Amino acid sequence: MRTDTGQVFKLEDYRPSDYLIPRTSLDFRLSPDATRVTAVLTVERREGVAASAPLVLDGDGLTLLGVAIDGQPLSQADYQATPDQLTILAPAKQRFELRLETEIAPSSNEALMGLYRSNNVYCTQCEAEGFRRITYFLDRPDILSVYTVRIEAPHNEAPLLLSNGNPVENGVLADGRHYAVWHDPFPKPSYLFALVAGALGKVADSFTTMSGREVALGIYVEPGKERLAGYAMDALKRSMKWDEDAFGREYDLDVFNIVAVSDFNMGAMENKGLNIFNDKYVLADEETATDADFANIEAIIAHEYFHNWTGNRITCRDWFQLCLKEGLTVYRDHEFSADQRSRAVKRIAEVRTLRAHQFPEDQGPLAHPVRPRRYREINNFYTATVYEKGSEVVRMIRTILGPELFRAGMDLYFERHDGEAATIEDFLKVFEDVSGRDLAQFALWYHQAGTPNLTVSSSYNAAARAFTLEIEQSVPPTPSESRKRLMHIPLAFGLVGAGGKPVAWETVDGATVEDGVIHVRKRRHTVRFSGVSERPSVSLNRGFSAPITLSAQQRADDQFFLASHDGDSFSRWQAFNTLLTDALIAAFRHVLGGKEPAFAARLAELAGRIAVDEALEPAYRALALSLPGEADIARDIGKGIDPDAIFAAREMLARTIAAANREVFSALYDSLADKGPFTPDAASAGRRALRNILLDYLSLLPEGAALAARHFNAATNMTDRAAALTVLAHRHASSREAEEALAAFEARYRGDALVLDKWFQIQAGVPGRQTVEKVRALMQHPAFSIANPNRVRSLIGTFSSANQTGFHRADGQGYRFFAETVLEVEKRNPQVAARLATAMRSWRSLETVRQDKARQALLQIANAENLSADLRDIVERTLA
Ligand code: 0A1
Ligand code: ZN
Repeated sequence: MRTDTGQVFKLEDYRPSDYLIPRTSLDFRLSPDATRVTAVLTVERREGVAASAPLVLDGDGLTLLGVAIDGQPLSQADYQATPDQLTILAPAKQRFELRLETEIAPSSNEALMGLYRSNNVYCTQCEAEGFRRITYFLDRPDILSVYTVRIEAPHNEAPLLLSNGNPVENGVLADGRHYAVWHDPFPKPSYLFALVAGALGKVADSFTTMSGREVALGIYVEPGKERLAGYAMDALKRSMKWDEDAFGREYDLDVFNIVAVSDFNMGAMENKGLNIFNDKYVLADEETATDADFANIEAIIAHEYFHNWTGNRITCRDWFQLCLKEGLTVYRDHEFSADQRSRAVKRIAEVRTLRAHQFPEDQGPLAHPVRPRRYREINNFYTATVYEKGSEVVRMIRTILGPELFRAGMDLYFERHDGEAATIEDFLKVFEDVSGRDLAQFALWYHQAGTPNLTVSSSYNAAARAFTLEIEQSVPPTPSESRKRLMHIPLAFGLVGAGGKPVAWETVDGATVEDGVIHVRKRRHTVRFSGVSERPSVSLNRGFSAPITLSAQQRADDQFFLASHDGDSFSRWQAFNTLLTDALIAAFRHVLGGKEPAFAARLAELAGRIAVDEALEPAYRALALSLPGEADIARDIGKGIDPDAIFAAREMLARTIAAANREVFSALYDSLADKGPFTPDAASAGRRALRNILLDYLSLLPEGAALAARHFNAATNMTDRAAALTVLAHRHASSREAEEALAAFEARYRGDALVLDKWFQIQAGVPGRQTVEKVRALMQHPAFSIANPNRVRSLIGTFSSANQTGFHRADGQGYRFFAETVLEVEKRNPQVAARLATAMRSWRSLETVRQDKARQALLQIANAENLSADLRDIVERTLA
C-alpha cells in the first residue's frame, strides 16, 4: 500500500517530460505469485534537453530484476532503483532501448490496481497510476506510445490471452504453454494498457462501420454466463452506430473486446480495444437484473465505447484535465441514452443524480472545480463534479452555441487534436473558433468550485403590459476559494399563460436573451419584457439548462399552475418536485414542533391527477410521484439536520398522499399488471416503475404488508421482486411477510453473488437504529467478502451513504462501525476505502450531537497508523 508522502501536485507545475517513449514492447510470463515482466522501451530525449538529464521512471512497489540499455546491462553506478522509482542517471544517448525486468505477484494484489487476479482470471487496471505497479515507466497521460504485447501462460490455466489492439500472432510452446502477441497501432498513454488472461466464455458478434469495415466484437464472461451478455452486446452495437450518426465517429481497430470481471474498483474501464468491466455492468436477464440495471449497462457500455474518441484518440495532457475525457464522455452517454429512451425522463433522472451526488460534494468540504488545480491523490478525483458537473458544462456549451455550432466545434476538436494529449483550454478554443464567441467568462465553470445560486423575483404591470424579472447571482465560498467571480449562466426560461400557452413579448432589455435563454453574466439583471398581454407564470431553468440552485420567490399558486401546465416537461416535473420539497420541509419543521404544513392536501390531490394523466409517460409519472429522498431533503434544509425528523416528515407526507388516493392508486396499480412476456425496453420499464411506486404508497395503508407480499410472490422479474422486497423490508421491517420474503430471496439466489448484493443492499437500507447491528451480522454471511468491492459497496456503502436514520444514529454507533470498517477495508483496498469515507462529507450540516460523534469517528480514522494516501486525503479534507 502506498502511504501518504504529503506531496501536493499542482496544475501550474506541469512541464513536458524530458524523455519520450515512442514504442513499448512488453512480454509477460504469467504466474499467480511470480509474473515476469520484460519491458523494452524505445526512449528518446526531447529536443533541447541536456544530455545529462536523468531519466526518472515511476514505479509502485516494484522489484527490479534487470536493467540494460541497448543490450548492455547497467552497472550499479548508472542507476538508482527503489520500489517507487527508477532513475537512469545520465543515459547520454539521444535515443536508446531500455530493457527492464520486473517481477510481480498478481495473486496478492488486493488493491486491484496494476495486474491482479479476479476469480482466477488475470486482469489489469491502470488508470490512473496502476501501470507503474507492472513496470517502471513514464506513467503520465502525455506519454503516448505504440504497444506490442506478448503474453505467455500455461494453456490450461489461461486459454485466453488478450491485450489492446489487434491480434498478430499466437502459438503453442513446450510444456503445455502457449502465447499470443497483440499490437496496438494507436499511440496511447500507459493508463489505457490492458491485459486479460484466463478461462472465459465468449459471446461473439460483428459490426460493420460506416466506411464498410468489419469489426469483430467479443464479450468475455465467466464460463456458463454467456447468455447473460446478450443485452450488453446489443447495447454495444447500438453505441457504435450512434457515435457514427451523432458525432461522425467510426471505430478504428479490427476487434473490440469487453471482459467482465468480478473484482473491480469502479464501473468499467475504457482500455483501447479491450474494455474491462465490473461484471455488474455486463450480466443481465429479467430473472437477475432490474430495469435500472439494464439502463446502467446500456449507459456504461456506451460510455466506455465513446471513450475511444473522447479519451483514447484524444487523451488528457495531465490528470488535472480529467474532465476533458470524463465530462465530455458522460455528456455523450447521456445523449445516447436520451435518444434510446425518453429524453424527458432521462433528463429528470440525470438531474436527480446530479443533485443527489454532485450538489452535496460542491456544498461540502470536498468541493473542487470541474478542473481541479491541486491534488494529493488523483484516485479521489473520479468524482461527481468531474463526471456529472463536467457533463453539464459541455451541455451548456451546446446550449450557448446551438446544435450546429456545437457539432462543428466537436468536429474541429477531433480534427485538430486527434492523437494528442489535450487540455480544457484546447477544448474551449475549438468552440470559440467555430462560433467567434468569447468563452472566457464561461470557462469559470471549469475553474471555480461551488454551485451558483440565482435569486429570481418577478412582477407584472398590467397597465404598462410589462413583465420584469429581477435576477441576482451568487457563488458560495468553497474550500480555499473564498472569493468568487461572476459566472456566465445560460438560464432557459418560458413565460406561461392561461391553459399553458406561451406568452409573447415585443421587446426585452436588461440582459441578452436568445432562443429562450437569458444569459446571466452580471451580479444583477433587471430583465424587462414589454408588450406582455397577461400576467404569466415564469418557468425557470427549463431543461435544467444550468447546474445551479434557484431561490425563486414564486407563489405556491404559480408552482401548482406550472406543475399542471408547463409546456417544458422537465420544468413541469420540477414545479411539482419543488412543491413536494416545500411540503416536506414544512413537515420537518412540524415534527420539530412547528405549525401544521399548509398545502399537503392540495398536493396529494395533484399527485392523484398526475398518476392517472394518460398524456404523461408512465416513467415520467413514476418519477414525479417518487418523493425527494431523505438526503435531498437534508440538503435543501441545509443545517441542523436531524435525520429522524426528516424520516418522520417524509413518512407523514407519503401517508397523506397514499390515503387521499387510495382508490385511484389501487385501480391504476391493478391495471398496470404485466401482461405479455418481459422486455427491458424503456416503455415497459416505465410501466413497472409506475406500478412499483404505487405499491410503495399502497403499502403504507392497512393490509400493506400483505399486498407487498403478494407482489413479491407474483413477481416474474427482478424489478418487481426487488421493489416488493424493498417495500417489505423498509416499511414492514419486523413483519412475518418481510422475514419470509428475505429468506425466500436468499434461498433462490444462493450462489449468485451479484443478486445477493441486492439482498445486502436492501437490508443495509432498512431505516432505523437497529440496522447497524444487522449490517455487522451480515458481514459474517458466507456470501460477503470484505475483499470484493461490489460486496463492500452493497453492504457498507449502502448503509453509510443511503441509510440516513441507520447510519446517523444519534448515539454515534453507526459512525463507530463505519470508522472500524473503513480501516479494515483500507488494509486491502485503499481506493475503495477512500470512496466509502466520502459518506461523511456532509457531517457539518448535522445537528450538534451527531456532528460531534461524526467528528470523533473521522478523527479515529485520521489517527490510524500508516494511513494510505487515498484515505488520508479524504479524511483530512473532510475534517479541514
Ligand atoms: N475511466 C473510467 C473510470 C475508472 C477510473 C479509475 C479506475 O480504476 C480504479 C477504473 C475506472 C471510466 O470513466 O469509466
Ligand atoms: Zn469515463
